Amino acid sequence: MAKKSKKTAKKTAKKPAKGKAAPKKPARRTVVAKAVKSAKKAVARAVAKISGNGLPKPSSKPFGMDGKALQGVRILDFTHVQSGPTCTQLLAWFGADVIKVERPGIGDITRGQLRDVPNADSLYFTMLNHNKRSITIDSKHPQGKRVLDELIKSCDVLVENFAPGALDRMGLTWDHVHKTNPRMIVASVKGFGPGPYEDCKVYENVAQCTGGSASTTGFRDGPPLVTGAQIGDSGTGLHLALGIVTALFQRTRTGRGQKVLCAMQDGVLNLARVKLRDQQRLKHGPLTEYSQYGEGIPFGDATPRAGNDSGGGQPGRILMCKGAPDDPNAYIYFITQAPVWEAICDVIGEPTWKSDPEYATPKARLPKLNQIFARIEQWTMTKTKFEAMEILNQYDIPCGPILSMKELAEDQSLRKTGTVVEVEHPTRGTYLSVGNPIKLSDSITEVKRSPLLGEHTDEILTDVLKLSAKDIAEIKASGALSAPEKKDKAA
Ligand code: CAO
Repeated sequence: MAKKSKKTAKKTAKKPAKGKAAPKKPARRTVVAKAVKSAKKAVARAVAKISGNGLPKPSSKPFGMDGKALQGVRILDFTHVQSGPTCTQLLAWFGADVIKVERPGIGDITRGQLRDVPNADSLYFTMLNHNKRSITIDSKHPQGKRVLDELIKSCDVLVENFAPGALDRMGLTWDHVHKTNPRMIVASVKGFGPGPYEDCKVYENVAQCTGGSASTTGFRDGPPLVTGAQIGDSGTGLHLALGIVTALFQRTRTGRGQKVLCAMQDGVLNLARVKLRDQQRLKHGPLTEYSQYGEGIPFGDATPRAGNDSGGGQPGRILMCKGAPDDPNAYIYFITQAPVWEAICDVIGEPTWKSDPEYATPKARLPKLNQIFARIEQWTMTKTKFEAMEILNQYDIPCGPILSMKELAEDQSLRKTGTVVEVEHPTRGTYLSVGNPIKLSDSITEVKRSPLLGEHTDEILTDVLKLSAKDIAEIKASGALSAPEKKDKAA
């Protein structure tokens, strides 16, 4: 059936009988306007959802003035020594409320390790525990367990790096934690992942050795070497921090926590990834960028130690500068990057090498790296490492002076960026620390001193757990928060 035209429909619409009032209907225009308005709102909501990904409107506050990145996240920090504390310190710098649980009377063992100032927390401890609060709890005491369960309910993440099994022996198994707070993320550092060594205790250098770093560090004719950079501890702490924020992100969708595990062996191997790359390349011929290739020394069946050779595709070396070898740090790292080879030839006074087929191509240079670097070193030895750096930078030649810890401590540009900071401490005075190496433009890090042992015990029981004065007194009297009194030997 054909539809009536709008005009006809209007004409044939029923009119009310004479004398009868028309039923009260909203004016058609109003109905339409309302419908249009609500449709527009729905569309706007849908568009906001798609384009804004469900996010709030962009803040209009100046950058750095709208709180911290992890504001509102609370961490139950069971970490000690270095790997775990590195992780929770980063989270604290990003604004998480980190509550460090320590054994009454003793605390994190590093408080007393490598002490330089008598009766003050060591630099080892203070430099790894900034921006945290400290509570002392005996986790094996029944009342201590009660407090811990309350903390588990109030926190988002539990971070620990105890020896394998220690957390379970405290009764804090995954099942218990997950049942007490299904949203809780439980993050752990262990020496090894599941496998033959999973029950082993591990320290930094053990991880460097078992993760492939030591076998590939040092000189070919010397023993394996460990590096000064704490890639096992701090490196794994960094990995764990990423795992935690990723799990927090997933929780916004799933609503539930999960386990995060970083094994130190895995973390080191991840950082030594290029050496596993070289292991596989060995099957296809010698590693031509290693100096042993130019020296005619055959390769074995495992990635060898490469001294100071560059680990990438651009050959590099540490070369002496003016003052070496008396000054142990008068050296520069020099990279013969292919695109700037001609500039290198001009700087060192070998312009003919630019066109000489023996030197002009990277492939031709590979067997002669020792000879080439010896010639470059003749030039670097006429300059201090800073003079050489200044000249080479003018030609975009990648290089870097070997900086001592003294030079880094005094470097004013690192102070300006907050990478090196001075911190005040009530018992040890002013000390120098490394600040947050990760800079966020809208979450500015303020480095606050590390807590004294149990400094925030009362504050946490009151403000976080909302315990009454009576409850707190009862728990304290039970001995769950203090060290057992030493028995008088004479008695
Ligand atoms: N209340 C009561 N007991 C507590 C406690 C508290 N608040 N905090 C810790 N403890 C107890 C633990 O429960 C454990 O007791 P049990 O073994 O009897 O159950 C004990 O203290 C010692 O814990 P631990 O075995 O972790 O410590 P350790 O000094 O013997 O070992 C380390 C240190 C680092 C080797 C080991 O923790 C480890 O292998 N961790 C994992 C890997 C790691 O992070 N290594 C890097 C360390 S930084 O170089």
